[in-house]
Parts: sequence; C-alpha cells; structure tokens
Amino acid sequence: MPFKQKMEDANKRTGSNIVLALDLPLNKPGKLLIKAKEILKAVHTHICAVKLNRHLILPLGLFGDVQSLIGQAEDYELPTIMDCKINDIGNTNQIIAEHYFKAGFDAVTANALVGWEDGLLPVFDIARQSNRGVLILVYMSHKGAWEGYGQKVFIHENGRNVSQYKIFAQKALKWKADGAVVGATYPKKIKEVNSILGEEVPIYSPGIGAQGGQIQKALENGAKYLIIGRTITLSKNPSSVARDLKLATQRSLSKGL
Ligand code: BMP
Repeated sequence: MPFKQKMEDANKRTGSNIVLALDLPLNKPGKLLIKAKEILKAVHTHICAVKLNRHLILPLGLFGDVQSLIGQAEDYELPTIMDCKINDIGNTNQIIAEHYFKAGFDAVTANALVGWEDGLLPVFDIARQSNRGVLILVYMSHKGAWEGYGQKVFIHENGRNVSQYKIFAQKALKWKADGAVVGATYPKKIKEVNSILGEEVPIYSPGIGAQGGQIQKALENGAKYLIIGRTITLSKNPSSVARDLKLATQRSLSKGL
C-alpha cells in the first residue's frame, strides 16, 4: 500500500492525526531504548504515526536497537517516518534512502533545495518502487526559517520575485511528494502552501507546543498531520498528554474546518 494511503488508514483507524516525534535527550543507549519503548507503548492509541530523528538513530544504531522500535510501531500498525532531511547528491541520497527503507522505515524527509536531477529523483524512484513515502520540507518551524525558506528568488523567465517556500511547495506538487512539511509556528504560511498543494499533498506540521505553534491554528489553515515531540516525550504522563492533544485536534476538526 502506498505511504499516503497507509497514513490515511492509520488516521481513520486511530482517530488521531498526531505524528509522534519520538525525540529524547542525551542518555545512555540502554536507558534511551527502554524510555522510548515505554513512551510508544503508552501513547500508541493516541497517535497515527511515529517519526524518528537523530536523537535515537545516532545512539541506538539503525540496524541495532532502532529495529526493535520500528518493530514495536509495526505491531501497533503505525507507519514510521525517518526524519533524515536528505540533502546531498543523488548517489549519496540513494544510499541514504536505501538504508532507511531497508531498516523498515515507511518514509523519509528530504530537502527540496538539492533539486531533482541527480538530487532527489533517485530517492523518489526507490520510494515509488517500494511503496514508501517522501516528505518535502517547504517551510521549517524555527525562528531562522525565513533566512532560507523565506528568501525571494528572482525568476528570469518572467522577471518576478517568488518566495522560496512557494517554489518548494510547487516542487512538492510536481514531484508528487507524499507530504510537505510546514511549521505550525507559521499558520499563514500553512494556508498559502495549502492553496498551492490542495488535496494532493498533505501538510505535516511540526512546532506545536514546545516551539509555540497551536493546534487549532495549524489545522484551520490546512495542516493535515501534526508532528509533536517534546510536549509528549518530556511530560510526566505522556499517555494523558497525548490523549488530550488528540482530543484537542478532534475538537478543532469538529468545529467545521
Ligand atoms: P518538538 O515538538 O519537540 O518541537 O519536535 C518537533 C520535531 O519535528 C523534531 O524532531 C524536529 O527536528 C522536527 N522538525 C521541526 O521541529 N521543524 C521543522 O520544520 C521540521 C522538522 O522536521
């Protein structure tokens, strides 16, 4: 089943559009794995997917303990996303994607700045061959995002200046990406990007809570999935926090967005 479909199924089955960013601070690998597994077990009914980042891949090892986390997510029928932000020449990108897909991840994130030919084309090729997904960064959630994603690009063909993130959104559409990442900290940008992407490319929005983004604003402006990490992973009671976040998203959505 294609990744986009897998996400939709998980969304329907769980009633949640929260992607858990399973990020934990520095700790001994043994403790990290135990903690990560505990959190995943506690919140799995309140989320629709799991995203891993270098927080766990570096200390635990892709073909080491990370395998048991991917297996646990599979047991809960939750898709897994590797947030590797692929950003190199095509040959290197291909190897990166092959490793993550071989390890069992259902999708990877990638940076549109490297372009298509000999850039992200090989990543999309492998993803399509194996029903995996590629999520494209369109506008990141951090404060300095404007420096790159917000800069104006001069278009020679028509003499116009266009914002970089709008160009990335158009590329996400053209490349048939499985998702576009836009920070919840910039709800107006979510709306603008959503008007370019329509129903074709769902918006994944990180930055809720710890970075100041708000659930309602992200959803009402067109985000489909909310990526949430520290608000859940660092809380004393991840299960009840995740449940409350899920209920908050359901309330926002039922207000007739
Ligand atoms: P948190 O909810 O703790 O801020 O975590 C957000 C997660 O999403 C982190 O893994 C971060 O690397 C990732 N992320 C982000 O915060 N903003 C982006 O623009 C893109 C991301 O992948």
